[in-house]
Amino acid sequence: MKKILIINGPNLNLLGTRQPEIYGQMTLKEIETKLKKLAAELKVEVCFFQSNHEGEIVDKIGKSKDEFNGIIINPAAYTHTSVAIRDAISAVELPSIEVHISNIYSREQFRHHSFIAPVCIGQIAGFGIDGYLFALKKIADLI
Ligand code: CA2
Repeated sequence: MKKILIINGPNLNLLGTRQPEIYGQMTLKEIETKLKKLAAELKVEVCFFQSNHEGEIVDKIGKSKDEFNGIIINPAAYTHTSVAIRDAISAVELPSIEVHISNIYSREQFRHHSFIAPVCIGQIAGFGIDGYLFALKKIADLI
């Protein structure tokens, strides 16, 4: 069975506990449960990884080539700062999709630039947690 790695970056472990007006009410666990259900329907396997540490995310991507067929990543704040995560995705050569819960283009200027998007197939932003579900459907189609 094809395996997809779903990575969530810094502070996304706080989903559902603060700032619901921006990020919604759902916890990361609840999002993962929805993704698992969809994965079963799509006949793919999903594996979840959340970290608040850039180097851990880089390591996880670096080790993913042999185990996974695709990556869905919400790099959170590292979207706007991390050349290291971009280089890791570029080097691993797995089809990757970037997801953002909020519309990063309607927020502060510093959120308008993504270091990650150019090394991904595409970026989904502004559709809340549905963005993860759409990304899973697309990547399951592609791999
Ligand atoms: O919209 C997104 O998904 C973001 O990746 C979320 C990041 C932000 O830095 C990006 O610009 C856009 C922030 C994640 C923080 O998540 C929290 C969730 C609940 C409470 C506090 C933070």
